[in-house]
Amino acid sequence: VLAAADRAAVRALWKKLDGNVGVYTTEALERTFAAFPSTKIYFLHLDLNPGSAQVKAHGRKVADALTVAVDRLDDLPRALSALRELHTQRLRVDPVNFKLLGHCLLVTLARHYPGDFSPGLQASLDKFLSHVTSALAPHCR
Ligand code: ZNH
Repeated sequence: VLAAADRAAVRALWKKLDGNVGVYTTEALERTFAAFPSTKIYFLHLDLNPGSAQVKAHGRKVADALTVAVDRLDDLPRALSALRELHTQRLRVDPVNFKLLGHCLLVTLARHYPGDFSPGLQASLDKFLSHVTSALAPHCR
C-alpha cells in the first residue's frame, strides 16, 4: 500500500489538475507513441496522428481510470480488476509498456507543473504509478 504521505501528495496534485487529467493523459499518450513507437502496435486500429480525436478519447478513458485509482488508493486491485482482465487476457499488453506510459506521464506533468515537481512529488507519483501498474499487470515486476 501507498504510504500516507504519498497518498496525500498524489491527491493534492490530482486536485490541482482538476478537469485537465484527460488533456495531460492524452499528451502523455502522444509522447509515448512518439518516443517509443513500439507501443503503437496495440493501437493500429486507431488514428495515432498528433491531435487525433481517437487518441483524445482514449486519453480520457485512461485518465478516468487513473482518477478512479486516486480515489480508491486503499482498494486498487479491486478498483482496477476489470481493467486488469482487459489488459492481461484480452489485449495482452507487455508490462514494459506501462513503464513507458508512466514515464511519459511524469514528463508531461513535470512540464506543466514545474514548480510542484519536488523530488518528493516525483517519488510519490512514481510509486502511485507502479501501484497502478501492478494492479493492471500483476504477473510482472
Ligand atoms: Zn490501456 C483500453 C486504462 C496502460 C493498451 N486502457 C483502456 C481503457 C482504459 C485503459 C480505461 C478503456 C477500456 C474500455 O473501453 O472499457 N491503460 C489504462 C491505464 C493504463 C493503461 C489506467 C496505465 C496507467 N493500455 C496501457 C498500456 C497499453 C494499453 C501501457 C499498451 C501500450 N488500453 C490499451 C489498448 C486499449 C486500452 C490497446 C483498447 C483501445 C481501443 O479503444 O481499442
